[in-house]
Amino acid sequence: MAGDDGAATHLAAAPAERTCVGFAVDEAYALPMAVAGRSLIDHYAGPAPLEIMVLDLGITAPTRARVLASWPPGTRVRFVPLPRENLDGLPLSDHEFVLHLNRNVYGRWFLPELLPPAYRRLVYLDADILVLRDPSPLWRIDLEGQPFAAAQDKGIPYVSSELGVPDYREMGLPARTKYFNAGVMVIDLDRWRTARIRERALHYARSHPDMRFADQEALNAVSGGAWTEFPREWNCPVEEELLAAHHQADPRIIHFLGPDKPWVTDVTWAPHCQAAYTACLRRTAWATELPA
Ligand SMILES: [Mn+2]
Repeated sequence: MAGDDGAATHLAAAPAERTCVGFAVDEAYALPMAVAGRSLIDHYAGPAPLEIMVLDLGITAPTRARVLASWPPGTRVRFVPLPRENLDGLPLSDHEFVLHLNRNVYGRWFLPELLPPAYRRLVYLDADILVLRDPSPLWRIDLEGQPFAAAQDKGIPYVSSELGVPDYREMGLPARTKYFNAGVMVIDLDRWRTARIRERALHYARSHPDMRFADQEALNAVSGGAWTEFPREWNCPVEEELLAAHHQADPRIIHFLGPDKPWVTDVTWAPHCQAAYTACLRRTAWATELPA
């Protein structure tokens, strides 16, 4: 069916797609971003060059240089500063599950509007992830007309779950509306802007000072299930239960969500995840801080 004409038409319909990935970090998260970025670059096998966009929430010049030194020469990187005032007044929970979050988690909301119109799609990554296999299929996922794709959250599967969206009934959402984890998102930039997701999430956050899961709760609340689900292999939580089934799961991207971070202390209950992390950390400019 796909003869030469078909191939030519297909190419004409998708001119020069840019392969852009976004992070949003402050000084404290520069190290994990360097590792996450290194794992991404090492495994990326797509046709177009990767372009890395860093929403800079206060990275010092020496640390910025260290990030760049962690990635191969010639890697396309842009640091775009976001003044911290944009995040002033946004609520943070004192719930025990989310004490490790700080206000910078809201930075990701601003990324889609900082990219020039030539970019159609952005893959957003948390800094606490590690890419284990080629991520390039993420730029080809069918978004089915939705503004973004994500994985259903394992710990918070529905808006009606504990730590979900407390107001879901008032917002007109069915109890079984799926709730996503915001650590890996494939964003259609036009649709995200048209749906005014940042504005609506900001409004939700400012009107819910007691919200429990910061940026992720707000995004789930305003999206109301209008997102496309991708398999959890793209955002696989490093959790004990999951690790028992690790060999079946074969994740492409693992996510060190929760308070145990592999660059802070050894994640002893997930030794193979920790080992993969440390091996990648050795390939960055922070390798010198590791014991031999
Ligand atoms: Mn995370």
